[in-house]
Amino acid sequence: MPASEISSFAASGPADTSVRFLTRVQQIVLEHAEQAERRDSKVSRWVDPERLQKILDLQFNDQPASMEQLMDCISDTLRYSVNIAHPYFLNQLYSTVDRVGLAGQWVTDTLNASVYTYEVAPVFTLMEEMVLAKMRQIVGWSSGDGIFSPGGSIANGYAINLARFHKFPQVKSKGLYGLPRLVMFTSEEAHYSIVKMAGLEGIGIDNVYQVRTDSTGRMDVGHLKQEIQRAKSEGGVPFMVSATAGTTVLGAFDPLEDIADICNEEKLWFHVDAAWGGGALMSTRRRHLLSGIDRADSVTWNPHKMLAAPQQCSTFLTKHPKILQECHSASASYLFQKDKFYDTSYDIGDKHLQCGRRVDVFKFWLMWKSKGTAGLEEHVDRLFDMAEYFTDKIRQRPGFRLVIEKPQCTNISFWYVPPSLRDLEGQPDFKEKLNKVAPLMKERMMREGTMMITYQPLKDHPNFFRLVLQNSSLTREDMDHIVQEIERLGRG
Ligand code: ABU
Repeated sequence: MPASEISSFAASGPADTSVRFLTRVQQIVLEHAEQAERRDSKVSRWVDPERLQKILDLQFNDQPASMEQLMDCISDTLRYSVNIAHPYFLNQLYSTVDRVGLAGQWVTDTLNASVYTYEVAPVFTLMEEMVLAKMRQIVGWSSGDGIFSPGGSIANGYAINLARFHKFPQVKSKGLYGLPRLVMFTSEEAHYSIVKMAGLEGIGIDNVYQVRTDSTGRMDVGHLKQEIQRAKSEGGVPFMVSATAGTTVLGAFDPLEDIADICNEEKLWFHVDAAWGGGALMSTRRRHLLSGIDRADSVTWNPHKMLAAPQQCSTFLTKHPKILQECHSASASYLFQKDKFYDTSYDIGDKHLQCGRRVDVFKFWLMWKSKGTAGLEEHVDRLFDMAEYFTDKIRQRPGFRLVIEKPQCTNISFWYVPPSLRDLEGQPDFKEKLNKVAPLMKERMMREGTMMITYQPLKDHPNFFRLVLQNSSLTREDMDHIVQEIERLGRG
């Protein structure tokens, strides 16, 4: 049976073939999902790229593939992809595959909607506006606006664009011509998207002044003040500070109240990149980490990170109700006709930079419905509790050294000093030797597929591990197992 016959459910097509195909796919996917979370399954099945190229049937043929060939393609894709649902995938700022969220994605993809006008996406339009309003309320604003954005980097880019527009509204029509040299500020541990977006948007990466951080990774506000004065003395025009709530590596929360005071005095747009740490706002016990966020002009908050919604689910929120529309509207007359028969304020697409836009709200809305707000709070609290348990545990184990004594978020950064190096601590080449440990252990864990934890250097620190917790099904026994596994991988 050529697979080309399965492309449609239309009455003219062989609908029974389509149903048979989707039923088989569903079966394979469900089998995969069932074993994916089992602790005795592999996190990844490492194959070198050259070999994987040969295993996978990547090339297209002139003739259609058969249904069996397509089933093989799907099976291979599942088999050789990384198993993010596995409890020991601790590598990145996203993990787990929430079952309700997954169901949400299925529904979304079945509908194949694009969210720009109410007429083509009535349910998702209302859902987006409701979820964004609820998130703004949690941030601490009574009004404002927001969007679902294709990732936190782009959301940070929205912030830069709005901050500039707020100060110089003529930029929309006249462009950069005639603007002074604008300067923005962020910490040296902020996400790299800030610099990248500043380059893209014509601010220039040299005009992103990188403020020093303290030993825990928080922005040094004394240095921020100095840098603002430096920019002015050089003839630059400061326009924005981008603080971070939950830095990518150390999970540091910048002192938002102090930064808000400075922004207020200097009349600067105050953005908070809470892509990672925003989830802590859901917890009564942890939201103090973001104290002052309600004073921000804009916030990036990615539910696919700490709240563990399936990828991708990123939001950009602002307390200014009309600015997204004013800054981005292009009023395409073939899409956003003002003489439609319904209230066209529900045609929300014009405030976005994208035109066609996939639905990212539904999976998150469905998860939130299923857990309730209390369930999301419980999820976040559990992550922080497990992070504390893990941190306490490694404090007591020989060979483990914390990068910061008291991690603020649920990323825990540490070195593992294998027994063979322990007597060398303090010697001149110790750092160089330690720098090689994490990459070697990472290779071992990838080749065995037992676990995934990332590593990186930072400033003058040699390579260290960063374990990230977003999976609230992890238990104390899992934490004990992870510690033992690190010790096992570090032997030899
Ligand atoms: N958005 C950045 C996340 C990268 C990471 O997971 O480490």
